[in-house]
Amino acid sequence: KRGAGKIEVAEPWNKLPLLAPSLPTNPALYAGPFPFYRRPSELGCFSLDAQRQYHGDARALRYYCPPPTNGQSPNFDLRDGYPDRYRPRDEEVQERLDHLLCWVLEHRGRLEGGPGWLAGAIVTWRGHLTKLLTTPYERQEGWQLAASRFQGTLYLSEVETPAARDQRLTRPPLLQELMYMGYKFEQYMCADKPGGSTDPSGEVNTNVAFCSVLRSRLGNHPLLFSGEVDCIDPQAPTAQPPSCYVELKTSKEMHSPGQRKSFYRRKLLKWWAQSFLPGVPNVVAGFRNPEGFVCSLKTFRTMEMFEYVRNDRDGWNPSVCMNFCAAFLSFAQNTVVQDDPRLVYLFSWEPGSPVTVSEHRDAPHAFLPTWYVEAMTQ
Ligand code: 0WD
Ligand code: CA
Repeated sequence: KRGAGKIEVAEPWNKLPLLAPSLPTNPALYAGPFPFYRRPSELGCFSLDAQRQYHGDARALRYYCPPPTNGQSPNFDLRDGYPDRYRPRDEEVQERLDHLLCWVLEHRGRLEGGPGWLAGAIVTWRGHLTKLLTTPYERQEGWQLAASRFQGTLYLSEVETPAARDQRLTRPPLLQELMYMGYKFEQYMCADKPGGSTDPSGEVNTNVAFCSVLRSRLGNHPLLFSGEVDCIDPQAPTAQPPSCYVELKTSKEMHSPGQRKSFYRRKLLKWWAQSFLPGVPNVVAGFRNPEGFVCSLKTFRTMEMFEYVRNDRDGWNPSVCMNFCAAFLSFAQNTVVQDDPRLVYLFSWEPGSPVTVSEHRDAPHAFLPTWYVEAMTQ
């Protein structure tokens, strides 16, 4: 055609606005082989006490103590002690990465992987990675992740979305009691000492936490992350963490095939993602009846959870979860180029949309504390 390709005074595409980069989340885009995921190894641990104070040791670790299996079923009243023996953590306090940064600061000089390993790593909470893994299948709750690069390392810290904040502040009393019941179950299943006994007469204080710090790698992304661990099984076949750790969960008793299907599709996905990341091999579920009593227990092996949905067209696929997470980490690595602890890229996602990104400086989004930046700069 005459004139085709001829350069005009202004080509129309010069007038198009630059499209901001974004990352799609559709599961179909992330099918394919399971990516490389290094067997997670524990680098260390820390504890938070009843006052939420940090200690660089395992003092808050509890010991798996299931009820005797002498033919009787358990009968745990999960509502016992609510609300009089409940000390909930103050959720107004935004802790961000602080406790994990405390651990990193204390151990930066003697991290395995050689000098410079940390500079190439991503540092975050396990719970943030769990949200990334489940994103391709999530239809309800969005998220925001703040990212900063400092001395090479990429730090990722979740920001509570306005919707999540609204939900937290208007949480119905029944949901608050349900949260308590999850912690109460831990008390029925854990002892303070190996071989000790449980003490359901005590308080439930959710300030107390034991956190494992792990090293792994997803594709070419070295990872340093920490996750709260419920207990250690002193009788586990492998005494080495994280293989000896046990995750405890509660869930509604199921009575119909529809209820089971929905449990496998939604809950098992979250349980799998959370425990697969740190290499926790077993999740022990307590099933509660409508009166709030756990009358049956079932152990789910993390590596076998996918089998429940393998032949389900509407099930989840671990490869999709891990490939999406790897794609997000690459997206973040390529976006956060400048090394500056005061510069923050905010990645935002709502179900049905791609992940978008915005740029911010200093408060309120900057999350690497001055005490950390200054100590690391020494
Ligand atoms: O401030 C925040 N927005 C958050 C703080 C969100 C998520 C976690 N945290 C804190 C946790 O308290 C813990 O100290 O970060 C640390 C490690 O968290 P994680 O292991 O990365 O988090 P996740 O995998 O989401 O949760 C593990 C456990 C939960 O067990 P269940 O079985 O419910 O998944 O950590 C507990 C809870 O027992 N947990 C919390 N405890 C107090 N406050 C919170 C929270 N906001 N979130 C999870
Ligand atoms: Ca738990």
